[in-house]
Amino acid sequence: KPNDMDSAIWEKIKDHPCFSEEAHHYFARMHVAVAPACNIQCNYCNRKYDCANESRPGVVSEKLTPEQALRKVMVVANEVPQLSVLGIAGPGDACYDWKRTKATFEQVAREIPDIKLCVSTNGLALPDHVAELADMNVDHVTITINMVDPGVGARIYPWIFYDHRRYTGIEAARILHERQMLGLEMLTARGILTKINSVMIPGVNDEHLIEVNKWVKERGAFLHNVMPLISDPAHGAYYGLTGQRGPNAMELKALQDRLEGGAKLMRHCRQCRADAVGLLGADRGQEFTLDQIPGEVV
Ligand code: CLF
Ligand code: SF4
Repeated sequence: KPNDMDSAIWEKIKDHPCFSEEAHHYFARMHVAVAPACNIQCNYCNRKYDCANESRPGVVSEKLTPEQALRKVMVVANEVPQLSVLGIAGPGDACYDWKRTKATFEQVAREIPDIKLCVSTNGLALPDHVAELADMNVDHVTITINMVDPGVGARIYPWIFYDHRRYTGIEAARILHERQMLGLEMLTARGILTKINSVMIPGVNDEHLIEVNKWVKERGAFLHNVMPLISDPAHGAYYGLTGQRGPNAMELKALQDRLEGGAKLMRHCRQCRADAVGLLGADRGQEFTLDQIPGEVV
């Protein structure tokens, strides 16, 4: 344990492969793709594929019901001894598709009480569910925050669906921003560790992520993970209707270096699929598709 780290925090991160660089060599996570619905539109998202806020775009995960997810977790827990974390990272938004997320966590926690539960969200519906996340002992949440200025946000999010209606433009981005900050503050107040994912979009929010890093640090974020936009039309990722390139490795590293000294950076993210299984960077998801899992009742 690092000397300057609180032991309660250490307990939470020591076997979480994303929240601890060290842990990712020894511990595995699995995702179950139980949450297909989403309440916002990101310009870099093609709805046919996994949520690009947390995942490598251009990948279609097998959607599961909570019951199917439980069976899959039971099989993987037996076959992957390093498994320590169950995450829900789409393919849409886990907090918006809340019923399925909650049912999955409850069923899995009943069978495997010591597995850590982890969730990734765009933040819009997050404040509505923080109390339940705390009740379910979810200790790790990721919010994708790409801007703190609604003017920048309007170039990233064409619309959001909130409180029974659709909002567009600056107004949409302002609501999303306020909900993201509120959600982060609520998580921090409950001692839930929060990682912020930011998608770096050259010419749109690259410089602005320095400001984002300051805001999230002030509000208690535990880690900041700057991920490159992967914009390959062949893989289904696109940016609105116009071409938008992603950053190259040097540009990403230069930005990460400028962020040193702010909110602590995560640098070992592998932009996992919404159905990833195993150690980061060694995905075994294809070994555990539903047709390979016994007990399916058709
Ligand atoms: Fe999954 Fe995300 Fe939890 Fe990790 S992934 S929900 S925090 S258990 Fe990890 Fe994968 Fe990067 Fe995500 S390497 S994409 S940061
Ligand atoms: Fe797509 Fe994820 Fe954005 Fe929803 S939050 S629009 S699923 S990238």
